[in-house]
Amino acid sequence: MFTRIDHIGIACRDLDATVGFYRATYGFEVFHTEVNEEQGVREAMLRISGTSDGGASYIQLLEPTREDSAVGKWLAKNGEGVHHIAFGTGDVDAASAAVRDKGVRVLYDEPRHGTMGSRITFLHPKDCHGVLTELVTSAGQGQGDGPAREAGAR
Ligand code: CMX
Ligand code: CO
Repeated sequence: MFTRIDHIGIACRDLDATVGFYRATYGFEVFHTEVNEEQGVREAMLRISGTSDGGASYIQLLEPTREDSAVGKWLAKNGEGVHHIAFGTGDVDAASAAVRDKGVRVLYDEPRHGTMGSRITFLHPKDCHGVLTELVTSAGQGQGDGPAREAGAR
């Protein structure tokens, strides 16, 4: 069902400072930045490696744009740290349906807009042993699109 870890989502208070840490400490460069108002986040994607399915793995750094967002609430309660994991799939609709059939709460009826034109949904952390879990189909990686291609990849 899943082909890779698409990203690890990390909640931070200061996106620029956190990007600076990842750059100075590990040499990671920012691959993409975006504000997603629906999710209430300003984010930076740091690309770790390409994978054989044509996708890649990322660190997703997330700064809340408002206190009542998912990340804002989580930060207030827990402080900075790992917020969620995201699995990559070629078909987020089918993966959501399959997981829902197993009794796991899928948070959205239909996948929503994610970073770099991807389509995303989330599984409730209480049904996943405490881990907020995101399912991602990258742009251009949907069913019938032929070989997987990562948006923005050269
Ligand atoms: N990981 C693990 N547990 C979490 C969690 C997380 N990230 N966020 C909340 N929880 C737990 C809380 O600790 C709480 O548990 P207790 O009742 O035992 O204290 C419970 O879930 C309810 O938490 P809450 O603070 O009351 O928050 P809500 O129920 O309002 O929201 C959730 C929780 C998962 C429904 C919400 O965070 C959500 O809709 N998340 C999906 C969207 C999202 O996270 N967007 C940001 C990332 C965007 C991106 O990746 O692109
Ligand atoms: Co994410």
